Amino acid sequence: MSASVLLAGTTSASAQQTSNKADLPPNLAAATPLITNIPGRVSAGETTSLNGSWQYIVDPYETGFFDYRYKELRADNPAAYWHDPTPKTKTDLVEFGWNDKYSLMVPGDWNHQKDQFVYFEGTVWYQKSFDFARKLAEGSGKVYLYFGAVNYRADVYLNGHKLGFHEGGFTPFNFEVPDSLLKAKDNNLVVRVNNTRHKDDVPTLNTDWWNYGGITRSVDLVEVPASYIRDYSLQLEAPVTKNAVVSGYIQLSQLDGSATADQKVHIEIPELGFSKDFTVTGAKTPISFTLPHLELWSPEHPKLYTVSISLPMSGGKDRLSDKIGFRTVKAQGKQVLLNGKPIFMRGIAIHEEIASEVRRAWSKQDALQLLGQAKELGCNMVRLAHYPHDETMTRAADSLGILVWSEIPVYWTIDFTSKEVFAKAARQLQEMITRDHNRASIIVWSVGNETPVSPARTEFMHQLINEAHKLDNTRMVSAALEVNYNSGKNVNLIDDPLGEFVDLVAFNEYLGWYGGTPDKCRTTNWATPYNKPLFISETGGGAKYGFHADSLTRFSEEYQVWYYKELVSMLGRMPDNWVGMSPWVLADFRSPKRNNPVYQEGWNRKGLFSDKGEKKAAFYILQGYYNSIKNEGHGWPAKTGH
Ligand code: GCB
Repeated sequence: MSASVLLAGTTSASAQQTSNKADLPPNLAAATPLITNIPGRVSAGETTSLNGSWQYIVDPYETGFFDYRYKELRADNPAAYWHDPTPKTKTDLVEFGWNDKYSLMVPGDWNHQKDQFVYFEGTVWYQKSFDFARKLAEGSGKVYLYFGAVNYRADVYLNGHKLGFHEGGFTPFNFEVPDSLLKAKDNNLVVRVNNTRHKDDVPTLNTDWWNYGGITRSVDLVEVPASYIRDYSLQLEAPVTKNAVVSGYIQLSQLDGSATADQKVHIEIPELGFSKDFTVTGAKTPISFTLPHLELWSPEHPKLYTVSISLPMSGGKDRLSDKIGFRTVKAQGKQVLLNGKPIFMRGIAIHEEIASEVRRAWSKQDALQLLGQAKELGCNMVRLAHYPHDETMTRAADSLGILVWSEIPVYWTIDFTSKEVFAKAARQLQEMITRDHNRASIIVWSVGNETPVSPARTEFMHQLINEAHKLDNTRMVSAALEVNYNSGKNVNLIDDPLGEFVDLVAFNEYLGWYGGTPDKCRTTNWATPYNKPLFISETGGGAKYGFHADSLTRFSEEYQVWYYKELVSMLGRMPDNWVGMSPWVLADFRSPKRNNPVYQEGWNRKGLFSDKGEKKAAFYILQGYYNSIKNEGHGWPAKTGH
């Protein structure tokens, strides 16, 4: 099966189950193709936020969905939770309803909001009533309901009708809202959210992070003219000369690629005095233009330009603005070139979590906190593990000048033999890339982490790499691989067959934490048969903040310091294609797999910051190393040779 069949989102076993889509057109069975740059539509007045307080019903038995014989409720059955529960007469029996007593904030995971939700995995129904004043006359505009992310499955109903469903906990989706459904007053929006883990989902049953559930990111209504700019791509072409060439495409609302009457799209970059019309003849039209005197985006100079794009002939006039940095990136030989020059990545891996409040991060303030900590460590790069983070994060990285590795949750042992699982992964990849392909900060799309080598897995991952290249040929594609530890005396090889297909060979290693003590680093060397840049996507050891002992004592800060000291001296002997690393991990994070009752208590302790935000002693070792690279090394680590 080709991935594109599923990317269209019209078929899946679970879609077939939901018979309650009544009188809606069939293309609304699943999410409709993504509209991009929601933040850039705010200034155009196209968005209405539905964030805030929503009401909820916890439904572990799925009573809102199944009858007492466990048959799906018919779409028109008033007992289904997507209907208005208000009794018509005082005699009516109604066994559900919405009440302020039962409220949750959106965005936000449910786990941290009420004690009863801490360990909850299952179904929670969310409800929001809202009024909607159209800006455009009925029939001359379109309204979409946009979700930043819902973990894991969302079934969405408006005024008793199903708009569709979406699977995948970390990527955005939207539905077109038919004109006939939307009322000026008292719209009844209901979302059935389910975060049950399944073997055949992406991720699968087993991960080393907390399965936060809920409507974890923003919800917006987006009102656009009938013809509008759905997506666009503006990428700087290499080599960069005095007259920089920017190319990409404009994609209008027509989805089938059919040619429409010519339309003019206007692009303006006021700071550069650039202003030009482009004739757009089909749904997706390639464009290209030159920009003289362009200041390139880089970590040292994160220059962003305000770009405004408008479709003046579209009746309502569609107009959006974006802040875009222009830079080139590519793997060439043994190096990664940013704007044509080799770069060394001083990274750190980050989970999307505010540990001190035991919750998912989502806001701009959250992003600035996490990326601010990375900056303090001396980083110019972050690995956003192990799933796409909120758009606030990649936008903040753009403005702070932090390079980003962005990943889909193809993690450990997902079912590599299943076409359905492949389709789920490919869909998340497509949603991640579609949302963020204009972010200068993003230099790597990662298709997974520590997947066990087998022919089925390598074929699966290879296909994902191909998909990523097809969707975006302007960035590197990679995956965090494992090490072949038995490959030779004192040499560990990164010879995973997937290395042949990635642009950047990345590997996770825990020498001195899993198996043996950090002094093993003294005799270990690293090598890869691939003539490509080599990146350490994880390395690290755990410590409980404030626990002091001798350095041989596990979970002491002294052990973690020892680990980082040995690591740093080993790094002097890395091969000459070594281009950077993102140690594991910025901050302690919640994980149900970490059950040492004294030192872990449900936390993975490999953070350089504690769960309360305190710096552990090892923070200063890595900070010192990164500072020495920045200062004495002028961007490059010192080599001590083998
Ligand atoms: C890994 C995984 C990461 C874990 C980490 C650990 O290799 O990629 O998700 O959390 O190790 O702490 O063991």
